[in-house]
Formats: sequence, C-alpha cells, structure tokens
Amino acid sequence: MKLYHHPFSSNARKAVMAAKLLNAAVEPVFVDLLKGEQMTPEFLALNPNHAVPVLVDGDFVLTESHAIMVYLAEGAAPSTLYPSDRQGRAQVLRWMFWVSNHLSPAVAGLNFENNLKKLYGQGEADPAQVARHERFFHQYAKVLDGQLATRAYVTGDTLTLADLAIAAPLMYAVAAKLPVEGYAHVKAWMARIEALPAWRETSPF
Ligand SMILES: N[C@@H](CCC(=O)N[C@@H](CS)C(=O)NCC(=O)O)C(=O)O
Repeated sequence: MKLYHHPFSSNARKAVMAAKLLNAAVEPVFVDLLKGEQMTPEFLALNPNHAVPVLVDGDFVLTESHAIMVYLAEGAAPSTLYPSDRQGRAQVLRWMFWVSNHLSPAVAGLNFENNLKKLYGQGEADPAQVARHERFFHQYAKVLDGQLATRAYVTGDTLTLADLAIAAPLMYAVAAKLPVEGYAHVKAWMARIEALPAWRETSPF
C-alpha cells in the first residue's frame, strides 16, 4: 500500500501514526505540498480535493484520514487501537467524528489566522476571527478535558485511533497560539501521546 503524505500535514500524520502502530505495510510517498504537487493531474486523479493523506491499496484509492485509519485497522491484526466490540468501536468513531466536526475547525481557524496567514504573506490575524475560533476552541477543549478527567485516553484506559485523531491537530498548539492553558487533563494526556515513539518519529519539528 502507498500512503501519500507530507510531514507538516496533521491529517496525514494521523494515518502515518496509525500505520506505524498497526504495523501496516505502507510505503510512504512524499507529496510536496509547498511546491503544489497536490495540484498535479496525477495527484488530482487520486484526490480531487488536492489533499493528503491518500492511501492506495492496489486499485483501491482511499482519501480522508479517518477512513484511512479505520481501513488500516480493519486490515491489520486485532488491536486495541480499534476495538472489536460494537460499542467500543462506536465510541472510537464518535470521537473521530467529534474532532472533525468540532475541535478541528477551531484549531484550523486559529492556525490560519495566527500562523499560516503570515507564512503565506496574507497579512495579520483578524482579531474578530481569532476571538470567534477561540470561543469554539474553549467550548470543545472543555468537553475534551472533562472526558479526560477520569480516563487516561479518550475512550478509556487504552490508546485508540480516536486519541491519534484528536492529538494530531494539536501539534500546532504553539504556532497556532491555541489557548490550551487551563486544560490540565488535556495537557497530561498530550504528554502521554507525545511520549509515543509513533508521535516522536512523525514529528516534523
Ligand atoms: N478531511 C481531510 C483533510 C485533508 C487535508 O486538509 N489535508 C491538507 C493537509 S493537513 C492538505 O493536503 N492540504 C493541501 C491543499 O488543500 O492544497 C482528511 O482528514 O484527510
């Protein structure tokens, strides 16, 4: 299987980490997003959204980081990363949908305003947008902190795909000026994730 990625992509990092932890036989393919390689006709044929990650397994092409993580888990030996019982799986999926719909848009908004705008020469952060995204960030960081108050990982005592999916966008906490202070349980959980070899080996910093 080929896994198209870029080290700065938090979404690709989720899939790369999952592949490592699941011992999935994937061959990483570097897509130079900074040079616009995601816009080539060859890449657009794989993903018309011009985004990584993309997984190619024979003639099967799969986009969307969370779908890729689940596909890898279902093709690997049974793993606590993706439990086999129906309710355990549902909880993992619940938090993967949750981060896509709630926390990630706030993180992406702050990353754009506080980090990418400057990098792309698109001017200064817009204070109204920053305030709006910070409001959403706090709303959902509070939910995550509450969830982690009584468990080591998002769905219980063991690391799952949900932890990887939620932690990856937080790799930009400093650059995006995410207002993470005050979320002690999130901080302690993040330290556990950052200690994982799969996290350290995929860090672009
Ligand atoms: N929903 C997609 C989002 C993928 C995505 O936005 N990838 C970004 C990097 S994190 C990308 O490749 N951007 C390049 C572009 O949009 O041109 C997923 O979860 O895989």
